[in-house]
Amino acid sequence: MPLRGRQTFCAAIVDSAECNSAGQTDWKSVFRLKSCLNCRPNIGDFFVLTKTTADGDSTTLVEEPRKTTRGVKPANESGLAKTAKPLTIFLDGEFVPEEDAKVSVFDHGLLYGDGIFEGIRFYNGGVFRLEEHLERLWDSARSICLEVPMSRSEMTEALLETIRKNDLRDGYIRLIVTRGVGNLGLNPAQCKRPSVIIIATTIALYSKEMYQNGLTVVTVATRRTGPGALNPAVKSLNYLNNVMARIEANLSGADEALMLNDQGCIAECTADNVFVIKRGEIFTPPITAGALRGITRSVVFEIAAELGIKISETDISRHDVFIADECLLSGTAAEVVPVVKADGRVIGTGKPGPISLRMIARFREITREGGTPIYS
Ligand code: PXG
Repeated sequence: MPLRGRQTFCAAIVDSAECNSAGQTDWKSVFRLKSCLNCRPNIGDFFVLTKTTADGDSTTLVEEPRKTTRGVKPANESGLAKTAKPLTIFLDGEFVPEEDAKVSVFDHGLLYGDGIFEGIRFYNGGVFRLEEHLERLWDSARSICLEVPMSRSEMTEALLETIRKNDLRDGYIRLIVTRGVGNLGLNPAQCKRPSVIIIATTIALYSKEMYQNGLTVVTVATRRTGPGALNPAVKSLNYLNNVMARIEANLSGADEALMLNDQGCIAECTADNVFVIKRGEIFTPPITAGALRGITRSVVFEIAAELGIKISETDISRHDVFIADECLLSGTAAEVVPVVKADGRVIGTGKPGPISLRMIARFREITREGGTPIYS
């Protein structure tokens, strides 16, 4: 269906073909676009159709009928890339095609953001740090008085089977537990059964160039919620605060947002933990500053120990970022990615520094070793 109204997002051309040569349509050419996941996180693929009319060339942007975050398979000899097959989703104990994976409009996950989630990666046929993710999910559930309607081992099996059903070896899992269906009042006592959703797909948050050249960040006005409000340790479905921060970053043309806590210290980015490197030592905000106890963050600690680099949790201000030699972000989706500019100031040399590069290289190695096996 053609896109309606004015929408702005960035996209890359992944393939193109001349239509008339095939003689199938009156369209002149077709470009296949992949939208930037940061701008259009739920929508991946578009066609741009161009045809020559009496008034000149006209262009229509057509959205693919299936909305998906998945990539486009490489182009084959016949021209346009083929879209990957529809996903199979785990939904409340059943495996369903993505077009049938629907939840009620009365689910409190939708009505109030009442629920929890995890983003998990798998590499080379193994799920990375699965136990840690499940532990955090169960901790989040406990904190918001939500009973996960499955055991940890049932969840593990459901997760692995979802990956298998989608024939994936490398990718990303979104695991969601919503409060379930209730009425239009926010009282969760109305919700009798939480819903469990597992999506296994592929993901590429940042381009190869961004890993090589580094990201830019800006400090945003939206503060990380303090522990007296929704404790930032809970990975809840209520991410509007972080979404607001992300919008601010988008509006200022930066790749990510640095979020401060109410004391003005850096807490983290919108979905990543932050590290600064100064004189050979690594520093990161403590959990008490509003940082999520990131699982990738804990891998950064392990790698630092292995490489003999001192790492400590300490309050970090914007000043510390400006004068840092290097800066890094970590997160499941982002992995470990360098930052080279903050609030317009060049960090260090303006290029990813030696410790960042060693950290990224070792992180890549670790992700490919072990993990919970999917196919054995
Ligand atoms: N901080 C916040 C606020 C997060 O939500 C991290 C740090 C990094 O934690 P891990 O455990 O992933 O190293 C997160 C990660 C996504 C996605 O698309 C992930 C998060 C939030 C929103 C989206 O993977 N959480």
